[in-house]
Amino acid sequence: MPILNEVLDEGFCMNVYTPPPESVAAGSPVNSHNEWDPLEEIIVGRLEGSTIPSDHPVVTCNIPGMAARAQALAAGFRFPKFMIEPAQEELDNFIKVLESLGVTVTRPEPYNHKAKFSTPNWSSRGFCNSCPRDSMLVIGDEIIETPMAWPCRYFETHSYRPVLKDYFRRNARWTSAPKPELTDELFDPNFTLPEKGEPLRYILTEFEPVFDAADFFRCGRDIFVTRSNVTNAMGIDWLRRHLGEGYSVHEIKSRCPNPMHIDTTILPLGPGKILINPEYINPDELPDMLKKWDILVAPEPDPIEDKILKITSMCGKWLSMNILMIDEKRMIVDPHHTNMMRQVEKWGFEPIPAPFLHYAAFGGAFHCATLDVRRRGTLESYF
Ligand code: ABU
Repeated sequence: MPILNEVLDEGFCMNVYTPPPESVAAGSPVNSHNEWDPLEEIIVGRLEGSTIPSDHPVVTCNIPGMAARAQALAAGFRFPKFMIEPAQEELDNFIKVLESLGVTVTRPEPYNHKAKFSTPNWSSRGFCNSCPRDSMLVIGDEIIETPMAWPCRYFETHSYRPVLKDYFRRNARWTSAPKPELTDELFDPNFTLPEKGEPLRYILTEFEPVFDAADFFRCGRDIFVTRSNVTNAMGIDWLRRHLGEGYSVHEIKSRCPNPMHIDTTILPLGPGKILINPEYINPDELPDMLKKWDILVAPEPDPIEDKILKITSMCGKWLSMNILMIDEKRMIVDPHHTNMMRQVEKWGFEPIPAPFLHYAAFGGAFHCATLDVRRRGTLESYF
């Protein structure tokens, strides 16, 4: 409780988790097999208590230049109001849009991410719970807490525990992957980002399994993943063996020099439809099964000229692709990205605009900021 009190002392409102009505009690409240079935319930992240990530090479190697310098200087401090307030406004509106579409929105607890914590080997402060997509992976009726590589995210799922316990009580399966040690052995001390034309390399060693859920996307019995600076081969293997024979996990080759999360590189928009980032994905190198799908090439992102947004963003320009499917036709898109809005219309989708550019300072856009826990549908094979 002292942690929550500290958050409250700083003027944040307390919003204790209230379970939704018992309408889904018969089955599991968690049921999501892909990225496009009709959306019924979603967890949306929070900004209260957000703290600038503690300094660590695995953090800085993934943050764009200006933001990385600011992060190194201000590590461990609260995000300033001028960043929180506009992002909070966007978040509140996004939640209203989801609710107006009939989606149940569930939230984590406010949490004091500034509190220092330690393991026997290291100590850190936290970060935030803006992006539930990273720390939890939903496969069917199971929620898996992921073994994340950023030390400042070590206890991030604790803010979701009231929600997770409620889902568990109502029949969901709840798993946590092995908690990583995150000692120096996991990180290559000589790592530098690859220059153009150099082969890809990653900061992670294979000391232990680590992965972020956002490096995976789901198409029923087939799960796709990119290796990254937060997901190593052992992490992919852990998930593959955990899921067992009912699923196949396929690796997708990305050309992104500092990969972290698949959802600005490649994302399915429906059965047979895959959106790709032309800078990072060579269609000839896709797994054969995906080559049979309609390959929708994302248009060039509309440039962001606002200096503050440019300096504070933790993300790359392809955040224009970080869309959330409401069903096979409707999707949430940032209206700034007019190229994307127009293009998806041409492909036959219905974009629903919601401004969200300020949220990039906290790690993402609509796909990152959410975790679709229930979509109306069953486990299928799409290949
Ligand atoms: N968390 C997704 C953001 C990835 C990117 O910066 O492209």
